[in-house]
Amino acid sequence: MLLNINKDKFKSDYQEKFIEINGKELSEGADYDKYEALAGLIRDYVAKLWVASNKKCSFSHQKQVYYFSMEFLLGRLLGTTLLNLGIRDMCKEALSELGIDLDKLEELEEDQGLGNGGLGRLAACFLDSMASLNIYGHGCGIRYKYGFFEQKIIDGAQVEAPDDWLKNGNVWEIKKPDEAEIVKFGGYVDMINQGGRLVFYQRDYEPVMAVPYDIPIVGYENGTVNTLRLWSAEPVVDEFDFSSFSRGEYSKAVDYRNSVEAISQVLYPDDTFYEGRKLRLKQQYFFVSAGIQSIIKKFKACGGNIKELDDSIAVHINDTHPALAIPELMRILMDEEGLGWDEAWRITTDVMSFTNHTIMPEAMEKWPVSMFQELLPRIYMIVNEINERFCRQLWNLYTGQWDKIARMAIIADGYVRMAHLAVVGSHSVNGVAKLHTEILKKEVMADFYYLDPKKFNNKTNGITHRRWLMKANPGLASLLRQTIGDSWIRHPIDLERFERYAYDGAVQAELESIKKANKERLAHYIKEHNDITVDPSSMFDSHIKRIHAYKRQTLNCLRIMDLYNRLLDNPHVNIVPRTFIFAGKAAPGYYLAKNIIELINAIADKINNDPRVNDLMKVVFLENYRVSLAEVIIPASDLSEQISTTTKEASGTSNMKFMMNGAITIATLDGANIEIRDEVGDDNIVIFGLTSKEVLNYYRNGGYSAADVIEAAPALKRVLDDLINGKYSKDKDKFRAVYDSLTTYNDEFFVLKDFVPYLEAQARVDEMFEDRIKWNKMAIVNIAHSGIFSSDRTIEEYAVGIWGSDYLYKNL
Ligand code: 26V
Repeated sequence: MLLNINKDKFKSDYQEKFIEINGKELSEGADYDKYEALAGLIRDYVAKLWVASNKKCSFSHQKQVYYFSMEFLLGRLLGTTLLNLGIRDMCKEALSELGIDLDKLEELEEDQGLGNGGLGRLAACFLDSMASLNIYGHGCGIRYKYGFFEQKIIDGAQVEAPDDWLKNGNVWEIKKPDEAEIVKFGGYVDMINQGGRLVFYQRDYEPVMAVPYDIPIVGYENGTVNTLRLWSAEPVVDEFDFSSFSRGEYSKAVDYRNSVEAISQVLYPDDTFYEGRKLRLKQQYFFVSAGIQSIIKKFKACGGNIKELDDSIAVHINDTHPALAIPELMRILMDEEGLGWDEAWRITTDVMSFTNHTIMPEAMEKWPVSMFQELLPRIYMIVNEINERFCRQLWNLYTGQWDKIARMAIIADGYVRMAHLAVVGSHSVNGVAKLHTEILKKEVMADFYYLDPKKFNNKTNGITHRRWLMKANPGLASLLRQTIGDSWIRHPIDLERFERYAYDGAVQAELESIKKANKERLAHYIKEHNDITVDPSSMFDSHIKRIHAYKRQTLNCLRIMDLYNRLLDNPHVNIVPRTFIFAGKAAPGYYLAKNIIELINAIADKINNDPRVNDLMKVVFLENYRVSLAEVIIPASDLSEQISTTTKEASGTSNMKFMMNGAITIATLDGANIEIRDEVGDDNIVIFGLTSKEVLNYYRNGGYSAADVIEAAPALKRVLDDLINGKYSKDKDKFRAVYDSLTTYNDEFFVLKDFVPYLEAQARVDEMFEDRIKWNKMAIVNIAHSGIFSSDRTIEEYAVGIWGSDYLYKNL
């Protein structure tokens, strides 16, 4: 054990901590007091390891990795921290001897929800894996005062409420005011000739103080504690001293404070449509500048030679959002460290690497030049120079090909294109699943790929099996221990050994009873939150993710509506009873997505209250989807819906979480679904729908007609009519947005084309589910092949293939 703590010591520490924090006896405390005391105590334990780990890290020659991301969707930290410290079982027992239920206390922790979805959760899984693999890998982001909004469903529609996650404080963070950095916005740049060298000074700028809050990231039973550093914006008090009040500048001082505090006030809750908002650009430069400055400061304090920065430091850019790290590092190397352009550029591109997470054109970031230049005058000069040099290089290669050069330029048509900046300024560009990387190479970034093919590589996403299996599904983790031992905990690929039990009757029975218990827990949650009674022996069929047209929740809706029609037509039709579970948030300004939520709830309302079908189908929309809710739904699911329009889902990561928990996947050949299919084989997954070739062909050459598809499928025509004939709402126009997107606007995401194949695939699922031996075999094969989707594998690939960061875990 890393911490020298036994049960008795823990008990006495805990009682002491309780009194210290609450000023009363444990017996008089409320549950939340007990939670706070526990989290506080664990934080103290972690702090000791953290100091030791930081010391080791400062004096080691191992490369330091900094993962820059606008989003880190950590969820709760108490349970996973206890697990990684290796003391969870001991604490559970000790607390239970004190009459306290650890699971119950863990439920009281607020989710740390500083992310929109997949991209932010991936960053969190990566932090866990980096620490667990002994990589000195730290996170850098923004400490948003308000996280991703809280979703309420009122009269079937989404209503957003602020996520005031800091209202009770945050035990996991430590504020470090002495490590604050100043970030400069606006003003002018003076160029001064100093002995033949041009020197740049920014003046009359608005200064913002970036104050870091550090969160410890504990590795799995290895003593490593890395840091997630989140920056908060505060006014620089000196700049507006008290004399300004007497000069009547009070309101100016207030304006300044407000404009500064706005920077880290709120996470943009939209991962679908890019809007050129100045505040978002400010957020990006704010955390990137603070982060790079603090890295350089620390590097120099440890005696580093700036010309060898790239030997010691790797900075990873999570999507284009932190791409300003590139010109910011250039600025520091040239303006503050005095390096020339070429040397600064070599170091910068060596340090930087970049991951793309979406091919959706509407999510691509580009900033109006005028806004960019006004807000970041010096950074603009540098980006402009990067662009000019790059275009010159293109001109030499592709002389006369103006179109191509304009297509590839970083600045064009009055915009700064962040993806181009990120590609040009990094030594590595990766996609997040094989298909996605191929589409990047051959379609979206083809020009850049042909220019420099070596730069491009794939790193298929992964998920941390510590949170998503060990923590979320202790029953399954224990079955795995009993059957194949515990080597899979450090080497998740060893889960393959579980395949030997595919047809073992006793293991199948045990697996089924674990699933049943998880389903009962979810059924209880559903009863409590939605007041709907669901049958745990029905198939739990889950579709949980952001609500977006390309993720095709509508396809799922249409088939549920079709099933309802068929049951009403013929009550004796042979189907497996199902509970259809949905959860997910819509971007507040995304009308269609919100309309889809209303549709799901209307369908639920209708079906759940129809006694003719009630024992065969139930529909549930669980509000406020978040990490901690996913941890309850996923282990309780039989079927995982991964039905995006092929080519559109870069990877998906819930698909991996579901398979690791023994759910069977119904999927299109999109994102990582393809790799899941390759791992488990066609017999253990249900695939349907258009191929990427077919979809790309439609996009390139047209020829898709929604009307023709409807014409050919009467059942489809009927459910489409049901959307607007008053069946699901008295207001016949209520679902007009959904209806029009599928018909009038010619069904951009080919929902209708995949409808019949989807129904056929679902019929196959029914058949398989009824054969319990077959179904359990499939579940076992899925679990056994999920190890490759551990983020430990992904991080090893990043470490070796991109960051050049050694790690020690093999020597443990
Ligand atoms: C994009 C934008 C653009 C508009 C402004 C706000 C904003 C915020 C976030 C994003 C990122 C969207 C990209 C994203 O989340 N992609 C998801 O990344 C997952 C991890 O790689 C992947 O599994 C999902 O398939 C992919 O959709």
